[in-house]
Amino acid sequence: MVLRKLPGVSASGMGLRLSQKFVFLLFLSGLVTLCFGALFFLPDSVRLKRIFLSKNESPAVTVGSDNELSKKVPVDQEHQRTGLKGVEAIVKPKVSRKPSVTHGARTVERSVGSRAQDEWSPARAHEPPARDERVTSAALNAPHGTTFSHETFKKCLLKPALGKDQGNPSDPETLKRREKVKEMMKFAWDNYKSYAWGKNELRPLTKNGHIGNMFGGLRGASIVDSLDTLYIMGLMEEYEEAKEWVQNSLDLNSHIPTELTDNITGAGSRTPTTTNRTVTRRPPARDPNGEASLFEVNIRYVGGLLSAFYLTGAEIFKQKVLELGEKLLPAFNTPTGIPRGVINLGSSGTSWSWGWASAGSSILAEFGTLHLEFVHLSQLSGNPVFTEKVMNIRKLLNKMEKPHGLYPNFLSPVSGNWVQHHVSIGGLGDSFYEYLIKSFLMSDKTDEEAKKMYYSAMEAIETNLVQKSPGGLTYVAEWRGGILDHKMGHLACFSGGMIGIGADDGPVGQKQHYLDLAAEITHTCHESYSRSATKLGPEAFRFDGGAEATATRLSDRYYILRPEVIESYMYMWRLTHDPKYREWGWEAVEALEKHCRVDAGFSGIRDVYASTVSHDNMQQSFFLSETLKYLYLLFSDDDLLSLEDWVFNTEAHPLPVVRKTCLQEHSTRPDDGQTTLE
Ligand code: DMJ
Repeated sequence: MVLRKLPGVSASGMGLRLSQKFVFLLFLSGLVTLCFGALFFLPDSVRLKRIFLSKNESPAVTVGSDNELSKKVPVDQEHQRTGLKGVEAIVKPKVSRKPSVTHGARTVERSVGSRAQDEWSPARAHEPPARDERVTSAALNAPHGTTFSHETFKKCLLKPALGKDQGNPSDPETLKRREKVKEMMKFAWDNYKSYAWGKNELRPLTKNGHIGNMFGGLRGASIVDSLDTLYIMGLMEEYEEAKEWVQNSLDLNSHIPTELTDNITGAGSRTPTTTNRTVTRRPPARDPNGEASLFEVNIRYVGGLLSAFYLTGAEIFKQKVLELGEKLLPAFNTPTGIPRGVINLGSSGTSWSWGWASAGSSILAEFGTLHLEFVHLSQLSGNPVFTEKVMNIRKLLNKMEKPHGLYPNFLSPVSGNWVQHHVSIGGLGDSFYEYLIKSFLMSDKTDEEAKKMYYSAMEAIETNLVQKSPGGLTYVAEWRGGILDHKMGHLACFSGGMIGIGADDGPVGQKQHYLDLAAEITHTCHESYSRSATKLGPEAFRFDGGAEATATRLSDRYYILRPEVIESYMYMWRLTHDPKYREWGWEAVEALEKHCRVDAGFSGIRDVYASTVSHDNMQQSFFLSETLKYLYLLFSDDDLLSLEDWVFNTEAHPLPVVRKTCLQEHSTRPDDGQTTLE
């Protein structure tokens, strides 16, 4: 060794002993390593990396999914995909993101945990990286399979979409009621236009707009949610304004300025009912495209644009929806293909689980409420990738073990296991069941797997959850690891309609049974309205401690213009023509007019049991998309959006039944001389 003690040489040239020299050298080399390493953590480290790395040796970057974390993407390739310039554009921000989610009228800022990266561990490094299945713009314009023709599609409808006479009811009293609902829509729209144009929702008391953070950088939720309602109501001037906004201002690559995201709320509908969460302010640095709820963007924007396209044939809606659909695809890049709840709509495509969802899990009602829209995205683009994504979810759920045949609400997108045994047909679970039966109906009754899963789930629900109260009211309780919680949420009231539309195709001899069950649940939900001072229903009502369809907790007493009870009235009217459903719908109109209409729009209320109401200052976009649409349909003839041709997504956007054979026949004979039915 160089420092070996040589004869005639002192212990050290500098008067140091060997051991001291060793410690000194160790310290020196540590210092050099530290300094060198630190250079890479400086903000401008990218430039240094450029100096130290040769041109051909592009730095590996990670792209937004845990599968893809193991994938090294050369910079140039990434540039091509993102359209961004420079390496900086693809370096992921190291900030913890904490979007806020509103449960009803209350804002809860929740920490978004379980980032994809956090869940990655060397133990999973053997998993194959996900194929990058983003649909390129070229692919969207050059569909693999079919070319969708709106003309052909219209020929496949059994009835004109808007009915013989726009669904005009012959009875003058019903017509008057329908006109009233149309006036409500115009009032809600005009005020949104005056005070909140381009924002997501209207704040009718303060007369301004609300942005929220459920939709990332997307804006105009009320506009996109209203397109089809305006169109079917014949509010054509308003529809044209809305269409023009979509054409010129619906920006799918928009930027959220940081200042706009402070103190903003969202109108989430799937969130748990507890509110005592840590409020965390956003970090100052933000990814420009923000985080969006995959579920909410899908049901409102994708659903709204799809319906608008199918109803009107206007290409702009198709173009926008396919572009948006592409942006949602990275959410599926998880080890199981089960998407996470929060997605970055920007270039990274990173996704996260909701911070409040246990152990980084995904929510049944969120990943289970994509099927209808994604099948139509494939239908329009000719690209099967969208259908493949949702079929994968379906297959996984189908083969899993289910406790008592029930589907728990939380599932890990990493392990594919249930995380908690909480089962509910209300919030967190609801529209998963709805999409099973509607997938079957939308497939022209060919999707046998969806059918089987729906009726087995119904059987398990009836065996384990359906209860009769001492006062004779039928309700669907919630289930927590085998223990019943005798509560029904307002959200669960959609199930009257769902069970009704599923009555025809169940096991032999069960039709009347399902119709009765649907009617009983709808009756119970009506009771929750009629037992309140305002004749509007609370967010949740209970059947314990002497309660019968009433809220026992202060925190459950609010009403945020939700549609589910009216939705069930509409379906039950169509299925039975029992006049009571129209009467109940009219009671709701009167209550909305009396308690929710304010000078500048409609507002939710904080306590349905208080005779003097306090407003929550929010006109939810689903009020225009669902509540008013279902009321309008309730007072229309059945041929306006006939149930033979259309299924409604969970935000009440009508999507057509896919009649494959008809579409194929027509596409081989484009000029077959058939008359257009619309
Ligand atoms: C809507 O966004 C949809 O109906 C969703 O399925 C549940 N919640 C709201 C309305 O309450």
